[in-house]
Amino acid sequence: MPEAWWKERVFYQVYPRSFQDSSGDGIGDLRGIISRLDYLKSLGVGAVWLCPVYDSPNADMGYDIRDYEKIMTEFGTMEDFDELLRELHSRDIKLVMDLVVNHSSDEHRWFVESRSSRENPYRDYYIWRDGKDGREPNNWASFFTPSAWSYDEGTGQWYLHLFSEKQPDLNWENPSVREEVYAMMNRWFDRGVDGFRMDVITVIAKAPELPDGTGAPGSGGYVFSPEHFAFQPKLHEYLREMRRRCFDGRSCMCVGETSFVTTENANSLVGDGRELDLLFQFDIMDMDGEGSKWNAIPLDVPKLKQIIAAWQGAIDWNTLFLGNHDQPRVVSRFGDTGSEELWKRSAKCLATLMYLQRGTPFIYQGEELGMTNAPFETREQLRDVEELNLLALCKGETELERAWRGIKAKGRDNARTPMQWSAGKNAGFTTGEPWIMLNPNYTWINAEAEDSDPDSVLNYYRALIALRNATPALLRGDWRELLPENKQVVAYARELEGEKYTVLCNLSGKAAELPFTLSELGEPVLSNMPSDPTAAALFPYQALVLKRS
Ligand code: ISL
Repeated sequence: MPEAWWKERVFYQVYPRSFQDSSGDGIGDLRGIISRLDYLKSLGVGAVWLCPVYDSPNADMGYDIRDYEKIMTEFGTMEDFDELLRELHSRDIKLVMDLVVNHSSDEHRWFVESRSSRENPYRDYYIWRDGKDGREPNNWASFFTPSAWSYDEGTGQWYLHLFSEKQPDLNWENPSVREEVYAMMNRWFDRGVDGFRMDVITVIAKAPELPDGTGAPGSGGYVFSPEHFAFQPKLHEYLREMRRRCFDGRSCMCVGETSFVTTENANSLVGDGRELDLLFQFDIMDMDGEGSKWNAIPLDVPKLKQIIAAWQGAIDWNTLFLGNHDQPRVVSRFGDTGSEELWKRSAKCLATLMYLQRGTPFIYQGEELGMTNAPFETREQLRDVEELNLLALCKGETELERAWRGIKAKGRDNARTPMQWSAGKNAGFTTGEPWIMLNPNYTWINAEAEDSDPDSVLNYYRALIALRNATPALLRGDWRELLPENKQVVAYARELEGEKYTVLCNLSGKAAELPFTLSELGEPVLSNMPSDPTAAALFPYQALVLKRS
């Protein structure tokens, strides 16, 4: 039986606002994406995850949807969307839409109705409660603001928002909400889309009584309380219902952004019940935060190895990624940007260690060029609601300095600067004024320059993807950890029906000794620098894939 298509293909995440502008308004759009599809094809990807393109007031850059069945005006029209879909399919590239149904925009028709009166039929589409002693109904903190509740003067009640106040949470307990969502998803499937990436899907069900959180209070005394909104029992009921109503009988896939998932509960989502096909877990993304996303401690290779081994052992099929639109740039975070040589070598090393594991790779736009964090200096340069809220809460210089350190290292705008196509005006992204600043290093980190350089990060990604696409053992083979005790080298074997590959990546800035010579493991099929088969060591950030002959 052929494997499910989402296991065999490499995904590429497009952040449309920053990918390619075709209209000159400084904002990327659908026709811009269409004009770059041959680039995606040349990279070897087989599926695109398209960040939200629905009508939105952009309080959270499209993750606040005002109309699930209309395209955001700046991005184009439904005709443009249909053309994008056709053009992708004609190149044998699947399209997976990003869908945000934990919450909508407060400008969505449902919420406008809902807040208009307590008797409105849409009132129960959202989570409204009376306050307690003139305060919020409970002590929950939100991801983006101190309190997860906002007061509505007009109707004298509070509504819940786990994200910004412009992102009210939908009430999944209400069967009408679920029916609306499933019908909408089915209309997108009928249009031809191949799947959904479901935003924060693990928080759609809340503990019915909405009890106070008991953890440590944060800003304003509010408590971040995932124990009452993540992985609630009803979650599984809803996901099974969604599976039945939307996915059964179609060859469409569902990947969940499964915040708070652990190796212990992951199989409740992707195991036999198959509520989701794939899940995004964030253990690697969280490992340098030490409790706060804004901290940035240096990469701990043994810890990274432990996370990789734990997840390879926990579920049959992982998603493989090191960044996305919510994370800083991969090479700035985990590699070495101190010199051009190490920047290039470490970018290639990180891709090798990640994308040849057992699972489905997800590459975030620009990562294949080795794009880096941007040198933001002023508040005016920032666009992300999370960063701006953080600055707004700062009292005094020390807090501001700490916040800026966090924003530079971990802020989401790092990943959202325009795609660097060329060394020309605005990096070839737009003829107008870009909506967010460009990273000035586009003059030398760009697709055009890298396309013609055989040693570029881009051409390495092409070779890596081609190797994976063509090699059954790297697609479907077992995964086995090697050198578990080594503190610098990530090493593993992939094996299928007697074919064996070894992946060796020195993820440190120092040479690493090996207990064998390279030639003992076979012939190199991919490497990021010349290697000596008689050596029993790896150079800093050296990556090597060997095939046993
Ligand atoms: O980005 C984060 C913190 O910096 C994450 O906690 C993030 O908020 C979380 O993973 C949920 O992300 C998703 O939903 C958000 C949206 O802002 C993100 O862009 C999206 O990926 C709310 O819809």
